[in-house]
Amino acid sequence: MIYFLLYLTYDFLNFSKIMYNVKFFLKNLKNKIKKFIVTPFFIFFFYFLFSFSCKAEVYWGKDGFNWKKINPLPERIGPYYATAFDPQNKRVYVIGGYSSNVNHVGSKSVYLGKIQPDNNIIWTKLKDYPKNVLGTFCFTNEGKLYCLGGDDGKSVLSESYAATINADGTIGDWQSYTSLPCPLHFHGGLFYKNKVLIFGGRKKLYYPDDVNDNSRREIYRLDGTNWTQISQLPIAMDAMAIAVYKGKIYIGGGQITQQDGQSSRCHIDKVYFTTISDNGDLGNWVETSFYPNVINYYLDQNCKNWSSKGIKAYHYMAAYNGYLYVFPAASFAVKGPCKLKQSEWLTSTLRSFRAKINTDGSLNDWEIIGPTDCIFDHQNWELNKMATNLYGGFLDQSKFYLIGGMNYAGVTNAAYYINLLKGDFNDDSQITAADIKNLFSSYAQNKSEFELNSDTKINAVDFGTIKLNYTIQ
Ligand SMILES: [Ca+2]
Ligand SMILES: [Ca+2]
Repeated sequence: MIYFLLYLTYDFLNFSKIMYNVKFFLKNLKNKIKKFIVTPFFIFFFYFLFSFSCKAEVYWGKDGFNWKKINPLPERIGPYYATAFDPQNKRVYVIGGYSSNVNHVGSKSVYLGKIQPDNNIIWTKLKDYPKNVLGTFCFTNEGKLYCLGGDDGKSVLSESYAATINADGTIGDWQSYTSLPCPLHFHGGLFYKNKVLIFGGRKKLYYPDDVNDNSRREIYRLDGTNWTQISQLPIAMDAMAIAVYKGKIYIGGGQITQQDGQSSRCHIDKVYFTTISDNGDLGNWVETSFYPNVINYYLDQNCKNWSSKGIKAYHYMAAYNGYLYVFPAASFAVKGPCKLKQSEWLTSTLRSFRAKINTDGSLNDWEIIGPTDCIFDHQNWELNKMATNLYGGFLDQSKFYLIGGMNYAGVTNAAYYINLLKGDFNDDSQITAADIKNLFSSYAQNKSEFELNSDTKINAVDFGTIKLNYTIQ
């Protein structure tokens, strides 16, 4: 595109020159062209180029993991929304969430996002959900969109609803669907091989200190139109993250609002896994790892020192290509061990981390990935910037999308994705010769965003990293 514009510019000037030679009376026009035509043309030209670079907002991580901005949601949606991703049709539904960070009001809004070949999303507003809703679990199956439980800001719901999905991805009217076995919000949910499973969750709207029957341990499966309790979690919990990989379920983080029959408050940093069979039966839970503390003190003098503990509850987990990934958390972290009236503090981070999944399902050491928080801090927390306080997201092949959320300026409608396939420079979810070509041209220009081994230089090691990690197709 740039070369085309340069060519046009060259052509334009050439044409002007010819006109100058042929028509004598235009002798003095050269200066006029410079002043009144050429200069404004160049101003327009550079403005045009600049506007292109503005659209491509990217937060580069020097390790090769980058967040890229896409079309924002038409409305600001805060944490505690639900996403339902339909990979066959490349559609995502975003349901509910905070519509304001002032009064913590739930939203009825439902959006359809159509994922485009260039990884952008086109958003359409759909029919409102029957209630304001936060902390629900939604999924799509065979032409229907389902949402189970949640809360409406006043009470916790067992009510569930389903809507038929039309050929164009829009939905029909919401109809009542099988209620949950009890009111639940911030429960874990899983739709796996046509089975629906619900994990834990919280029964009460908040977690007052005199409540001792709040976080849940039960795991239910929907068999026909009945919920069957099939197993239980290692401990009662809510606001945890769930991911599935190669026949194993991972549960990470979460919150405890009761322990040993007593009211308490703490966040969990453990990761457990178990097997899941094709008919939705679970094995025994194995404790495998615990989340690292994510504390960022970035000491570059251009960047504020900024600490963040982050990622314990209200976060998102996804498994891809042999790794378990953990993405930013929402809301508050609880400091210290589980106890009554444990204090909370606001936490907010963009740090993400991953651990390699061993063949027996256990996890290797955690590695922090992506750009540092301070890069975002430099944005002065504008509302149209990426949130550091999120709840959900979804994984489309190697691309993980984060939608809306909150940063310190408030609730945002900004949306971003990160490509987990490091070295896939054109984001087509494949490492091919096209990526080597990109790396080679980056090598010639020494663009540090394409370096793969965190040494801040594009060098032979990066070519070696691609060769070592991936088979070139
Ligand atoms: Ca590629
Ligand atoms: Ca390098």
